[in-house]
Amino acid sequence: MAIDYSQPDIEKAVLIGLVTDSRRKQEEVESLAELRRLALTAGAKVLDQRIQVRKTPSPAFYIGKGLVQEIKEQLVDLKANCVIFDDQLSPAQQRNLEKVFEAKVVDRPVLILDIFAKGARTAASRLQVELAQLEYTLPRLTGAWVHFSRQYGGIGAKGPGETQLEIDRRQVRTRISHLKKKLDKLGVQRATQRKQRQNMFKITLVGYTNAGKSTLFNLLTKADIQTANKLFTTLDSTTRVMSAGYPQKIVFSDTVGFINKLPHQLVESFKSTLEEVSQANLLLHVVDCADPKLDERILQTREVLAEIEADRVPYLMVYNKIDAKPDFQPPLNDGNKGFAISALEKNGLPALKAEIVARSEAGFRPKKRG
Ligand SMILES: Nc1nc2c(ncn2[C@@H]2O[C@H](COP(=O)(O)OP(=O)(O)OP(=O)(O)O)[C@@H](O)[C@H]2O)c(=O)[nH]1
Ligand SMILES: [Mg+2]
Repeated sequence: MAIDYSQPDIEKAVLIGLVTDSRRKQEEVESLAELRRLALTAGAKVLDQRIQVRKTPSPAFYIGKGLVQEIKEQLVDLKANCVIFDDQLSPAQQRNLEKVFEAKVVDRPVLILDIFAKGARTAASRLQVELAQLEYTLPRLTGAWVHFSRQYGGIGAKGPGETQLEIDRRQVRTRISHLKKKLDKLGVQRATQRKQRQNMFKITLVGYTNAGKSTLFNLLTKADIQTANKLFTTLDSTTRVMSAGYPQKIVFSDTVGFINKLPHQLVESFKSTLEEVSQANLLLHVVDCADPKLDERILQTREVLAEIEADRVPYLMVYNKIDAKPDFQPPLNDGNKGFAISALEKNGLPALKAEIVARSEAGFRPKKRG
């Protein structure tokens, strides 16, 4: 039976996570909670979630065959049309599961890509997301594959059959090289803009999604960037040059938030946007100090920074949302003390601003010779 995509608008989903030798139960419970938020952000309705304990993922189905059958029946009972996995599936797993479930099978990277696709507003971020999606899905094109957000209706919506599949693949490849060319052009423009700012002190806000980067950015620059209590509110970098209140010209940039298992293709294709990060003179690494997974979030952000070659840029740790955890004491990081602030209640900002000013002045001091 063919998959019924006639009512694609609301995905009614079952979430699935795996506890393996390398992943503890508690970790997976928390990761599934995040997956649930991601699914809601993408517009899906979550009907149930399942966790399986297995030594390692099964090569054919990721989960065990018994659970595959159980879920197949459950999908019918619940009238669910979508199964979302908390990890990356191989093309074969994805194909096999879709065949058995006769429902849409989505993994964590696809879900994240989908949220990005829905939220992308500027030309650059649209191109970057589309490129990442195509790169991710090319090896996964099955002929029955339909994109979650249905933005690219043509691809995969056609019937199966090797020939059609080949045509689809070729079209995708052509589109990929077209997108790359367009992005290269935009990259040149960005480089020119950056050159104009080369004598300014560049500060970029980075951190896990929902940490409060945009809220702090607005405070530091009096801008009016959208903030919201959801994941990935910001997808584009925004830049503001500030001189009022600062002795030097400082350029602040707000960036897209990071998350655990950020799809590699996404990081790759967002590299030019993320150059705001690697080219900065100073990073403000913003964290939600009330997040129970604080230490892990910090490491995950540092990992993405390494991936975009920004791990050697000097940084300040900004422990935000101190209002939600008033007794929090910021620890030392790399010998630097962190700043405890509340961007929401505007607490703790003078010390942070003073440090920013000191850093920018030091950054402009002519280097001593000899
Ligand atoms: N309690 C509390 N909430 C805060 C604080 N700062 C920001 N928030 C809230 O946290 C949520 C996320 O804030 P954003 O500024 O959108 O976070 P972000 O890091 O830019 O998130 P993305 O762009 O989605 O990655 C919003 O609901 C903010 O109102 C704070 O100091 N305390
Ligand atoms: Mg934001």
